[in-house]
Amino acid sequence: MSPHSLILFIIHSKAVIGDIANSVWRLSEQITPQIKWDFSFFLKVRRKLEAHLLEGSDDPRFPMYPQRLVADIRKAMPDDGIIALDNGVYKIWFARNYKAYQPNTVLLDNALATMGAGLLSAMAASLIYPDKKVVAICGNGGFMMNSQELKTAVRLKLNIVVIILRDNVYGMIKWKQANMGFVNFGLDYGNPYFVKSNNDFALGIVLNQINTQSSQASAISTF
Ligand SMILES: Cc1ncc(C[n+]2csc(CCOP(=O)(O)OP(=O)(O)O)c2C)c(N)n1
Ligand SMILES: [Mg+2]
Repeated sequence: MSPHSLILFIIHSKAVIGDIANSVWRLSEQITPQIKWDFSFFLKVRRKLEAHLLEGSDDPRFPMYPQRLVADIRKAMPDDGIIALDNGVYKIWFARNYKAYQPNTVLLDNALATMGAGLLSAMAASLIYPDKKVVAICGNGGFMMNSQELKTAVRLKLNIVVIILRDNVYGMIKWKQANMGFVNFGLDYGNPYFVKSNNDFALGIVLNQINTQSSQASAISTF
């Protein structure tokens, strides 16, 4: 059978509960490698996937391509750095393209996908791991749902970076509604002027508005 015609049936009759790394190792101990096994197909898939993930990762355009943003942030983050995602269309790009090198370094709530969670999960992560680099990544809509907590972050002297992706729209919903053929209604809106030095929220916060690709790259590289 060629690998292309391989059909895998998984029959769910036994559950293995426990540490996945240990379970996989113990299962693999039970397997005797066979000379006829051919992994070249899997390597081909892996190479294609890696190439796919690199697409757009050095795109110079501004406003930035999501793939570029993900790649720049991955480069800037240490292996144990934590990203905390809010919920919006950019989250899909991070979920696809951002490689986690250590457990619990990508925080996202995919179940209820609650907007407003990004800043708060970053704050919680920073409280628990004050020495780790923690970055919240929020859309303008999600950020506004809990922006008041910046004041708490300042009070607690949390060392976090908050990125706000401001497109003046509930982007994820606009995209979904367009796909379903609905009219665009109630999705575009203005935002407060986030970066203003006499903004009361800003006390204790270093503000940086990014208007070009090069300022994005340099701001992210100096997190
Ligand atoms: C509390 C809450 N309300 C509504 C939604 C539905 N929802 C998911 S993404 C989204 C828009 C997010 O907009 P924004 O934060 O600006 O991110 P963008 O998609 O524009 O990048 C909405 C309304 C939700 N997930 N959570
Ligand atoms: Mg938005």
